[in-house]
Parts: sequence; structure tokens; C-alpha cells
Amino acid sequence: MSLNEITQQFELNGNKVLKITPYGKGHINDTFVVETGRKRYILQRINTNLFQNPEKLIHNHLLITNYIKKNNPDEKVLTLIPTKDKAYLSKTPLGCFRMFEFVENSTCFDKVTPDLFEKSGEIFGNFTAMLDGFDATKLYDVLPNFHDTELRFQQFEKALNQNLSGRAKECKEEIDFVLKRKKTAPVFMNMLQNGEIPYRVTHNDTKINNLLFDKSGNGGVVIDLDTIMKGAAGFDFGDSIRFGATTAEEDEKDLNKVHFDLNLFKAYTKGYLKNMGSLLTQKEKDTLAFSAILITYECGMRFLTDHLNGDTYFKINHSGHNLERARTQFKLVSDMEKNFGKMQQIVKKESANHTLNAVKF
Ligand code: ADP
Ligand code: GN1
Ligand code: MG
Repeated sequence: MSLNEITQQFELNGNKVLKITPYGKGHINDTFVVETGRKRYILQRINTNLFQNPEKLIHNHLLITNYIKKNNPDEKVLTLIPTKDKAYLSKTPLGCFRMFEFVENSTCFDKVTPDLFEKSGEIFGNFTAMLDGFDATKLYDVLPNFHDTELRFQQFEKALNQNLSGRAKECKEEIDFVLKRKKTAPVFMNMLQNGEIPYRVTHNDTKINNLLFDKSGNGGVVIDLDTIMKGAAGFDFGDSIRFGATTAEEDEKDLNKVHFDLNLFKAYTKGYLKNMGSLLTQKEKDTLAFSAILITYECGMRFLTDHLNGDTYFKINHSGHNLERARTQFKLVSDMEKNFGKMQQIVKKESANHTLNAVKF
């Protein structure tokens, strides 16, 4: 069976497939662009090691996008293409596939200017705001405890003890970095569990290449909806900062080029609070600066865990790729720790422009 034959399972309205090419820089699924002369589509092989029940992904995707379309008819959403048998998945010997409309006239970035980063903050903030009234219990918890940093720490410790790759001796510095910060790991989950901050519907993977900016400058489409589950606002805010408020890419080898950028932090905070400022509780606002440190620490720890396990989770381009990624994350964590006071001031100042948590009459 070929990829071309797989595309025939989907409702392409007579568009003839001319070319199928690998696409994008996602770390999880295998993504292809399908060209038909008239229209383009995105074909994706779902990573079923991770998502063992892809039907649950489709369920969550349709619920979320239908809810957004119902309440915000002008909003553009990521659209699934049905299969000819009126389902949305094609299960084949080559794997389990789904297809999306290609979001045309859009741009996907791995690095951004302050202006664009402010826009991403607006768009991701708007995304969470649009889901404010959505009943999270309707969603499958597809990857339970996804941002439970303490659990991630335990997975890291297990990887370290097992040392399946035999690499532990080559990354002592990075291992110590993680161990030293063990106490920070449970902070967010504790606050969620004891009700200090509320559960919201969160995207949980808000890096900027999961956002397609409209080329006209008007908004954009949030993609990669697989991890939408209940979580803390800080999970999304923190992950955007982790990926975007930096002078280098996630896998930059030269750490001298990797710096946390306070200006970019400010830009995102400004954009995000434009749409979330009046919805967040004071306590949630108080956690935003810290969330950036925690989620960056967590992500670095996940990369390091995967390196120790022999690269079984994230896609890599070369041996040592996950260690390089871990190092950039830890460099950013160190920078953010030094700038924590300034980050908090920025959140405070930007929050002051927004009404405090909806005073209802
Ligand atoms: P992964 O889960 O592996 O990260 P994504 O769903 O994020 O996969 O897709 C990988 C990349 O493919 C995105 O970063 C984006 O560049 C591109 N992409 C995904 N869906 C679309 C779409 N509907 N239209 C245009 N580009 C897309
Ligand atoms: C993965 O799928 P992608 O590439 O958008 C990962 C995120 C990490 C990110 C690091 C389901 O995101 O959690 O933060 O890599 N997604 C999953 O770049 O694990
Ligand atoms: Mg992605």
C-alpha cells in the first residue's frame, strides 16, 4: 500500500493527487503535504505509540472545533477531512492516518519578532478564552498527567537509573541541573489539586510552530490539537515562552547563542493578557512568570529523559539531538531564574491594564 492509495480513502471531491511530500518540523506525528493542483491537504500518520486510541483524538478535535465554530462563526479552525466511509481515520498497514484542510495563505514560524510574538500571545490567549465556557469533562484525557512535572521527574529518575542508552556518564552536568531543581516540580499540580488555581481547557503544546499565522496579518489558526485537555493556564503561557522568548532555536548547538529574551517575554505577555487578562484570577496571573520556568524545566527534562532512554519519544535528526535540545532548555531556565523578578514585574504591569477577574453584577 502506498501513501497515494491512502489518500484515496479520504473525501477529496475529485481532486487528483499529484504529489505527496514530508512536511513541517513536528516532533511527534509524520506529516505530509498532499498536492492536487487545485487544493492542498495535510496527511498525517498518527503516532500510535503515544496516541493508542486515535478515535479519542478525533472525538476531542470535533468537539473543540465545533464548539468554537458555533460560538465564533468567523474564527478559522483546523478542519478534518472525512474518509469516504464517513469516518476521519484511515487504518492501514502503513499506520493510522488522518487528513486536514491545508491552511492556505498562512506562515509557520520557529522564531519570531516581538510583533509576531505579541500576536501569538493574542491568538493563543483568544483560543483559551473561546474555550472558557466549554465543559472539560466532555474531553478524553488522551495523555493523562501530561504537564505533571513531578511525574516527569519520576520518569526522568527511572531513565537515569535504568540508563538504557549508557549515556548517563556523558551528561552529568545536565543530570545535576535537573536533580537540583526537584523541589520545583510539584508546585503547579499542587496548586491545581488544592484549588488555588482553576482547571481550564488548555492546548498544552503552544509552541509557535503549532500556530499558522494568517499572511494578511489577521489572526491565525491554532493547530496540533491532540493535547487539548484540562490543565492550568500557565501550561500554555509557559510553553509559548519556552519556545518563543529566546534568541535561538530549540536545538541550537552553540549555547552562547541561546539567551532568554525579556523583550519577547514582554511582547507575548502583552498579547496574551489582551484576551486573557480579564478572565484570569489574580492567583493565575501571579503564577505566569513561574510557569515559564517550570514548563521550560519540564521540557528540558523530557528531552534529557528521552536521550537517556535512547531516543524513543521525540523524533530526532541525529544522535545527541535530544541532549542538544535539553541543553538549550536548561540555559533558558538559568536565564529566567536570574530574570524572575523582572518577569514578575512585567506580568504585573501588563495585568494592570486589564480589569481584575470579572466583577459580575
Ligand atoms: P506534530 O504533532 O508532529 O507536531 P503538527 O500537527 O504540529 O504535528 O504538524 C507539523 C507541522 O505541519 C506544523 O508545525 C505545520 O508546519 C504543518 N501543518 C500541520 N497542519 C497543517 C495544516 N492544516 N495546514 C498547513 N500546515 C500544517
Ligand atoms: C512535541 O508535537 P510537537 O512537536 O508540536 C511535544 C510537546 C513538546 C514539544 C517540544 C505530544 O510537540 O509536548 O513540548 O514537542 N508533544 C507531545 O518541542 O509530546
Ligand atoms: Mg506540532
